[in-house]
Amino acid sequence: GMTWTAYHRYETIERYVQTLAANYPDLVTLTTLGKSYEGRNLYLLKIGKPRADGAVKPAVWMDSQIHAREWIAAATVTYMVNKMVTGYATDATSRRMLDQIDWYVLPVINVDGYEYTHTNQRLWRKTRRVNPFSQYIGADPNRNYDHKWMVRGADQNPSSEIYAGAYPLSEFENVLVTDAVLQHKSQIKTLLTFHSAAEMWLLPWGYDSSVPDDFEDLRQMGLRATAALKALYGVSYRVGSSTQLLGAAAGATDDWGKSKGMIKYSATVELRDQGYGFTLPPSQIIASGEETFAAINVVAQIVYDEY
Ligand code: 0X9
Ligand code: ZN
Repeated sequence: GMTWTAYHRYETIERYVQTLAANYPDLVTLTTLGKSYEGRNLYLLKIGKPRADGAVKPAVWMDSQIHAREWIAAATVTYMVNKMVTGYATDATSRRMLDQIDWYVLPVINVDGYEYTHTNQRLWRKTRRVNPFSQYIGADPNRNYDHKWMVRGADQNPSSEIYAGAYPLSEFENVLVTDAVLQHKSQIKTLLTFHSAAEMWLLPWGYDSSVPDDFEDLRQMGLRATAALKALYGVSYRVGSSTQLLGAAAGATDDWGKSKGMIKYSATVELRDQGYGFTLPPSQIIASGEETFAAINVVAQIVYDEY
């Protein structure tokens, strides 16, 4: 079964979200979004306590595991979900987070790639789509969104680790993400997409070095969230524009979320490295989960105060 002392196969995560929804029907709603290229189901959890008056609550979107090899992403996000839901009855923080906010959580986006990292190649990054007329498999789903697609830091050659796909939203998994976000866009005030392993809170824009007009608001959220994160075990995250901290890369989730004024607070959260890169030992999952939970608690407070 599910634990946070090991990394798990997709089947285990799947059974975990189904069990959680069955055990906490008043707090958790599970939706099947559709199927990956290889036919696996993608799931969206909505967690939160409905308000007594039925009013719409502000929501935070969290997704993870768009890059197959970044295992700490789904491990951390499921840890946080579990803490909020199972802590609701006993922990004041978890209770407030679910009373005040609705959380839309897509724990594994790149399910085919994720399975491939368990069965064949630990450091696989991309999807597993068979590219027509090419021997190379997959696209980088974090270059495949339809905002400034291919303008910088992406490649049109299928052999590349940052292959942007044949056209914007060519990947099944990206379509499922955009459909789900768009369906709830009036409610979603913050989008967090979890990666590893740069220990950074990255903000738009990622396609060039300009920043949005309200960049300072986004930066303040990042600074406050990462200060709370650091207070737990001393791990320091840098906060700033993706382009300025990592280099321009167009077609990523954060830019798409911020595009057309859709979601004000959009960020890529690059989780622990600690000298291990993508192969962070599973003994660090709980610490990553706890410190990142402290960060999203700050996010919840800011969103609740503002909306
Ligand atoms: O390059 C990426 O996709 C992300 N880094 S990773 O090492 N996890 O692959 C960073 C994406 C940052 N956002 C944008 N460039 N828009
Ligand atoms: Zn990544």
